Amino acid sequence: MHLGTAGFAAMGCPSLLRAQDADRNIHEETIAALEYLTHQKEFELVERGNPLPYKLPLEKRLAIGMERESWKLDVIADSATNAQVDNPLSREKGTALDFKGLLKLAGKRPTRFLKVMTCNNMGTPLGMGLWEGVPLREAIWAAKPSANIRRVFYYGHHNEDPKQMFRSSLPIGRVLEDPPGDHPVILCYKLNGEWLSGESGGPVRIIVPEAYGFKSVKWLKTVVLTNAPAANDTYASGNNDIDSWMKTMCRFIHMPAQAKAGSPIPLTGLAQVGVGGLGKVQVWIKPRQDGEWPKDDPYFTKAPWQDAAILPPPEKWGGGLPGGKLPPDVRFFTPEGKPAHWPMRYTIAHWATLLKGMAPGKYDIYCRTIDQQGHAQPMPRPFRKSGRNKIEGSPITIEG
Ligand SMILES: Nc1nc2c(c(=O)[nH]1)N[C@H]1C(S)=C(S)[C@@H](COP(=O)(O)O)O[C@H]1N2
Ligand SMILES: [Mo]
Repeated sequence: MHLGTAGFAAMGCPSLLRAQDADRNIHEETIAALEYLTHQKEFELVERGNPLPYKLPLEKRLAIGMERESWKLDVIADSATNAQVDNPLSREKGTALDFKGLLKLAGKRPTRFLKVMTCNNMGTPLGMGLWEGVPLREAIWAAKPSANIRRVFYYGHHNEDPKQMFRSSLPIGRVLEDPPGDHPVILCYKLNGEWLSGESGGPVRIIVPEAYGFKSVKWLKTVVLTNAPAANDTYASGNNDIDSWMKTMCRFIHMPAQAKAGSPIPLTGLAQVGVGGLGKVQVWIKPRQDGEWPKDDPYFTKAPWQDAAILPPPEKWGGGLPGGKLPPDVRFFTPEGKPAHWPMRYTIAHWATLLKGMAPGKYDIYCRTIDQQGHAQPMPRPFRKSGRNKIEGSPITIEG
C-alpha cells in the first residue's frame, strides 16, 4: 500500500519521530494488513426475529418472499390517513414489484456507493460495504403517488407477528431528493458485488446512506406512503435519537497491550466519517503516573494530542471483490475508478502512526477525530443515544 509523506506527520514530537527504514517496514506491514471492505460473511449483525427469515427452510423462504425468485414489494397508501396513491404496487392486487421488476428499474446503471454500516448503540462499526441497488424513489414513482404524503414508513418480514415488526421511516422529501454530496436512499440487492445474503438482509433491504443502521431495514417487503407527520420507528421506543446523522469518530485496529522499550510501535485504526467530514485523527500518549485528568476537561481538549496520518484510498478494496477492484459507476468515483475526494462521508478511512522512544512504564493511548468543521470528538454531538463517539483509550505497558 502506498504511504504518503503524511505517514510520518508527527515530526518534532518527542515520541513520534521520523521512522528509519527498519521502522518503516514494521509500519508498512501493519498498514498492509488493513482491508478496506468487509467481506459480506464477516459483517457483524444486529437482528431480531424468531425465527430469523434466512434460517427458515428454502421452501418456506420461497413461500414468504425471502428468495429473489419470490420476493415482492408493496408500495401502498396508508389507509389510516388520506394519502393518495393512484397505482399502488400490492401483493393483494397482484401488482407488487418483483425482483425482475426491481432489476429493470435499475437498468444498465445501478446505483453503487460506499457506506459503513454502523449501529448507534455499538462502539465500533459493523462493516464497510459497497452497496448496490435502485433509488427507492423509482419504486415510489411507479406507484403514482399524487397527494397528501409526508412520510415513508417501511418494514420487513416479521413472521406475521406485529410484535416482531422492525419499522423505520423517512420524510418523503429525503427519499425524493438528495442533498448535494449525498447518495440516494436505495432498495439494495447487492453487497460488494454479490447478491445480498439473507444474513445481510436480502433479498432486498433499504440502505439510508447518512443514517445509523436502524434506518436500513432488512428483509424489506412493505413501503407505506403516509400523510402522518411523525416517525414510527421501532428504535424510537428504545430511547434512540432516530434523526441522528452518522457521527465522525475513530477506533483502534492495531493497538498492542505490551511492547519493548526501544522498538517502535505501529498503531492503526479506522475513522468513521460522519456528516461533519474528517479533518484529522490524533493520538495522545498519557503516562499512568500523571494520574487522573482534570474533571473539568472531560473530553481531554487540553491534552497534548499529536496528529496521526489519515491513509489514502486503498489500491485494492478487498471485501471479496475480484482482484480487489471496484465495479464501474461507483458514486463519487472518477471514470478511471479513483475517488473524486477522500475521505468520503459515511465511509471509513484508515489511519496509522508509529510510536517511538517511549520510556518503560504504563500508559493509556487515546485516539480522537477532528471533523472538517474543527469539532474534536465527541463534540459537537456527545449524547450517547444519537450514536457512540466516546474517545477510545487503550492501555499499554512498555517493558524495559
Ligand atoms: N428487519 C430488520 N432490519 C434491521 C434490523 C432488524 O432487527 N430487523 N436491525 C437494524 C439495526 S438496529 C442495524 S444496526 C442494522 C444492522 O445491519 P447488519 O445486521 O446488516 O450489520 O440493521 C437494521 N435493520
Ligand atoms: Mo442498530
